[in-house]
Amino acid sequence: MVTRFASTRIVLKQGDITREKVDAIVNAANSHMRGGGGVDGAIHRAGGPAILEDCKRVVPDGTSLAPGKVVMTTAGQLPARVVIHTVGPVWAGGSQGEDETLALCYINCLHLAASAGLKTLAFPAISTGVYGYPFDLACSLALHVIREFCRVHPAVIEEVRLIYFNQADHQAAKTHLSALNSE
Ligand code: AR6
Repeated sequence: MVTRFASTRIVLKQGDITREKVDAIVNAANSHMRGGGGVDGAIHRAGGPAILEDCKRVVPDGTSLAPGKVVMTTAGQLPARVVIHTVGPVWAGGSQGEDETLALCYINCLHLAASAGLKTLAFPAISTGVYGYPFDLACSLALHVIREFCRVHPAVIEEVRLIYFNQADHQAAKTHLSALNSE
């Protein structure tokens, strides 16, 4: 499914984000930034050891990346040019600021990409796997935040791809986007 938020092209698709040929793919990392499971594991496996080496440089041993924050590394052997790593919130019922933190993940990724002159960006559904954020809440929030960024900063990012690993998530996301477009 393809639409536009202001002048930015929005593409929803099912797939493996490691295969996306964009300026930046986003990783749903953890605070240690030493790899993990889910999309994080897939990115490190497909990109090779150069990504971990760069993670150690940007988040040295003894430090950590707080939820909502972002850092950029090489994409190693991936088709993307760089990886933007962010740490999503762990779902704890919704009263622990999870929505603000998840919104920050998206906003900070978009701002970092914009400031680096990156034009095309692909996101996974941050926090909706191991971190347990209910998919529909996370998906709707992500779409609202991205739309607002594109409205306030037109012509900065050319294309945002939202990559869903499974078909059910992709279908649900299309329903959310249709609802948003008819608001
Ligand atoms: N491409 C696109 N999406 C994917 C892929 C892929 N290759 N693999 C999984 N997903 P998760 P989180 C989807 O668990 O919830 C890691 O261990 C998946 O279906 O990867 O933010 C980190 O190191 C789900 O919809 O990230 C952290 O410790 C979405 O990506 C922790 O998990 C996010 O699921 C982060 O948990």
